[in-house]
Amino acid sequence: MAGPVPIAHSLSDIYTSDALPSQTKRWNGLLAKFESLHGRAPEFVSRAPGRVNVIGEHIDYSLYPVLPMAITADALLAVSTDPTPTEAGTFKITIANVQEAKFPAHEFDIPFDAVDIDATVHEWTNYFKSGLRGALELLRKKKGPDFKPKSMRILVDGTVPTGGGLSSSAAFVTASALAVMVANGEETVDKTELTELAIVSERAVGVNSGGMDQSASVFSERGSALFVSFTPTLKARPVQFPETDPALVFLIAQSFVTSDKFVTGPIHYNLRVVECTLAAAYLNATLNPPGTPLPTDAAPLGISLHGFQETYFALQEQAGRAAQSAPEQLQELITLTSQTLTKAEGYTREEIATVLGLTVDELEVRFTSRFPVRAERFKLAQRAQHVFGEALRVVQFLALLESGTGTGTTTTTNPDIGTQLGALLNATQDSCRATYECSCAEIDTLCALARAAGAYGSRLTGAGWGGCSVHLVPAGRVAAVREAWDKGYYDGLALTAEQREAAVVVSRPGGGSAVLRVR
Ligand code: NG1
Ligand code: MG
Repeated sequence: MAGPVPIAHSLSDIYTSDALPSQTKRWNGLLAKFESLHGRAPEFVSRAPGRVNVIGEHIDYSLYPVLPMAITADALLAVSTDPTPTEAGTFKITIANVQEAKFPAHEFDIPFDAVDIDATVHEWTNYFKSGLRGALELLRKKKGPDFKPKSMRILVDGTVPTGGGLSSSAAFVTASALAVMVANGEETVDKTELTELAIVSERAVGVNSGGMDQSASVFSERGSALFVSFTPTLKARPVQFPETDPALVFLIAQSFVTSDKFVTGPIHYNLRVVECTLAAAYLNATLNPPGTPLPTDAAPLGISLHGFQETYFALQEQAGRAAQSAPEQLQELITLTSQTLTKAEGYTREEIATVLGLTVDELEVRFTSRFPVRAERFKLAQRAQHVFGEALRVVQFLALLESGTGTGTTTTTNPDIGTQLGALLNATQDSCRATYECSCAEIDTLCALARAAGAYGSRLTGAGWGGCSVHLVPAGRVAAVREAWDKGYYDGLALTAEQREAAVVVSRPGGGSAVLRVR
């Protein structure tokens, strides 16, 4: 729901009861360490969680709705502020991490109006700086050009595994932006403002990201998944899972294959963003009247497959055709794509430029220069097919969740709902593996093992190419699925006891970002 980021008064406002004992210990540790570093308690702690995506993979940057939920694991920033010397043209950021060996401490003197981020080096504090830069831009808009940021002392504690598909980056960027807002006197921070700012901020770290993770991190409510739509404006609403017998359980299983967008972006994530954008432009040039512009929207490169869908059907209706429902439109786009984008081997820059009426140089300036990509051919057909198909599955998944549930109730009259939801998750995994090519052998194995042991549905979650998988399992099969993973996957990896412990978690939908005042 829209409104301000909540101010929590105790940890029970933030965490589910099962998480409270371990979280209390962790927070006490964070506060104690802050005091021992700075000789005083922090003023507040900002918190933003990671997320697991239930369904709607790789479609947020094409501006299609998605259904993630927040997890308990989160990023915490304990903060105290120092006045900025009036003479200085800079303010100071002192930032450390409880995992000091992995994430070494830094001190930065930063000019008031220029947060410098070197996206070519992989440095953990870049994520903080990207949140800082975004927040300062917003603060300057609110407070005027003379605004002087406060100096901040920060201690970070993050429990979302990095490179694991659970969105550690968005949690950290979002908690950072929130911390900067609060440190500079914003008593209440608007959720929509924070989300939009975190989305744009994260792009400064070199990833052309969509907006799902930041939305989930800010808007989630305990006990519910979150339906996030990006057009005409960003909106998020909680969606409950129905109570069934056997109960529906979500398991998250790590593959321990680390996929780092910073390293593989040019051939994986950022390339997919470019391919989807090019597919939108290509379909527009081919299927709409010559010269039809696509609307400029909030997608990373300014136009999207969703924008193409809207334009295409609006023009059809103007020409006298009856309005189609969203599922009908998506079905039609799947057919149109297979008729229009016929080259399975992909399209070269020259081929695409010709259809768009551009030179190759112009094409590169417009589409492939902001974030580097490495490809000879762009697989427009496969990428568009996945996006339209996945957008359709989200609509179907939501309809199943909401069918037979009246407002305020979470019972369902559909005895097969688990199987039906699971079939959609499995179809997503098939599409991610074969059409979008964002899975990997290890994730495929985890999914196959889980399904054979009784999971309703299994798929990768997050960007893929490693990271985590999510599984919808009837309560009675949870033990069998875990055992199948141990025997068929984890026993074969040389995992530490700690990794083994964290490999599989039962995911309960957690709450979103919050601020806890300490003094
Ligand atoms: P991960 O890699 O889990 O952070 C990424 C994107 C999402 C979305 C998913 C794929 C970022 C910050 N997040 O998630 O926006 O596109 O991949 O559905 O890049
Ligand atoms: Mg991420």
